[in-house]
Amino acid sequence: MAALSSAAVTVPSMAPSAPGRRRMRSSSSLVVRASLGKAAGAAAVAVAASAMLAGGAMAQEVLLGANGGVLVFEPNDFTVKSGETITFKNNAGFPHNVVFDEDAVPSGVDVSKISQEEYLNAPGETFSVTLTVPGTYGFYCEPHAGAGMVGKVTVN
Ligand SMILES: [Cu+2]
Repeated sequence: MAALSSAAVTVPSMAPSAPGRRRMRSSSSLVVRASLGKAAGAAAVAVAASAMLAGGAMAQEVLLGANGGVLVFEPNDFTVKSGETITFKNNAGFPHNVVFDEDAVPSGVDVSKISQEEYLNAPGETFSVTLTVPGTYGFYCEPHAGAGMVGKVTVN
């Protein structure tokens, strides 16, 4: 029993899960301090995680051009929630653009309002769009559609 409580106090990683044990030793101020620090860190992580969930801050990133230089959207077939931000990011082989196919979007959607016809020329340049009408959307990059730079997103 003595060996057990001694281990609990001297191993920092066990402190948060056994806060009561610090009273079992008289010289435990260092352990208490370490324990408080860990607790604060854990609280900060929990807040960040719940903020992401509550704020709908989920986001889908799509690379324009794969890392190896292949002219594709990466990923080229994915699913997002309605209202989730999709960010297209210039990665390789630019200029690129992102044009939604008026024949491949849910009825009533105005592709001119969700497309980025102007070319993205700079490295890392981004274009973000939020789709709110559920359904399937086809899109392509005008300069590279013939090379296979086409994609599809499903909005739930
Ligand atoms: Cu392209």
